[in-house]
Amino acid sequence: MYTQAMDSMPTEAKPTLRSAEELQLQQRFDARIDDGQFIEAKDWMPEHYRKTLVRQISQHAHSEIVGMLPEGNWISRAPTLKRKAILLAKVQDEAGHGLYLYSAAETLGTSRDEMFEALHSGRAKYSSIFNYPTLTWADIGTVGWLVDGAAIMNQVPICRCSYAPYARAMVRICREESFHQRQGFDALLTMMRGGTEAQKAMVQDAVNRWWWPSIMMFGPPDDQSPNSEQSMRWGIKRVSNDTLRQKFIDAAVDQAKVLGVTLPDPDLKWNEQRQSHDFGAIDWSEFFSVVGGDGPCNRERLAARVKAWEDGAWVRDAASAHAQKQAAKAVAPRQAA
Ligand code: BYC
Repeated sequence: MYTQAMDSMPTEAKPTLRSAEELQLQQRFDARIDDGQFIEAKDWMPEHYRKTLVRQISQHAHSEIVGMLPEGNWISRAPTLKRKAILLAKVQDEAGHGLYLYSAAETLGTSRDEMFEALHSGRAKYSSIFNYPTLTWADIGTVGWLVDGAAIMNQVPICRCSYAPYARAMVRICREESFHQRQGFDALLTMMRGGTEAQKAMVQDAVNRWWWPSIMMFGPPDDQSPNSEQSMRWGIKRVSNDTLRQKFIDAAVDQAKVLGVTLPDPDLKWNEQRQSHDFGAIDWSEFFSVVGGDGPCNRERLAARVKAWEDGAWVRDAASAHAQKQAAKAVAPRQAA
């Protein structure tokens, strides 16, 4: 129900015989990609490259704004004024990330209205992780530590994405994500070092629930990832799903030791030969079920976004009426002259 494939975007032109000029443009594009150069919005690009970018960037933008929901849920219940101010700033940052990313996608010729329509109709994807509930305050710290930690691991390589407007947006986003990860880790450390036994148990419970969904965030295994090969060839994706997942797991094991929590995987152990951690089997049926619309909170998240859009209609109407008035005023004196 909530799946989005390529059909959520304008349909690609049917393959036709290509002109000599087009072949030359294609060769020039390929050479620039091979040379590691950036592609700008006004440059010629193959339709499939454009569609792949719109797919990924719009999904990414949707993830940022849907990602505000599980955390926004705790702003009024944060335990202290300091934690509330930090959480407010973080949730506002996510809105900003969504805006940078919608703008980057718009440079490819897809309107924001089209992207919102795809989200609100349930055709668009957004990150699986935001379909899980935030049940306790420890979930908020755990989202910061694990979810933002996974996001940084995935997003730093996108700062070198071949499409320059996306790469530029990602540089700003990654700076903020690192504050997000640290605030989550700090909130958990406070509970683990100075908290009561009940608070420590609450942290462990949150880590138990978020660990597996966090490592699923990187996407399906490389051999089941239909988009990876082409995206890597185009320099949209720089590092594979499995490589990033492994790097994240290796980093998280050490961080878990500092926190004093256990990661809920009995098969997690250091492999001297690989100089990495082995880990247990991931339940991919859960991932595909969540991505397909049947996660614990899919319906709730989508309903909240649709309601926010409908409730905001009067603001959009007022803003466009104001813009029309301003435009009319700007024209009127010229006509009078
Ligand atoms: N959830 O061929 P694959 C954040 C889909 S924001 C849902 O490997 P690709 C944060 C995938 O779209 C986090 N769907 O695809 C925000 C594809 O379906 P379609 C979001 C997923 O694109 C607020 C199919 O599975 N980050 O962290 O090469 C607060 C096959 O996959 C997921 C981004 O969006 C998933 N987890 O690689 C706190 C980063 N994984 O489209 C934190 C940008 C895969 O063919 N995106 N799918 O129907 C990417 O880096 C890549 O798109 C992905 C997937 C690695 C996610």
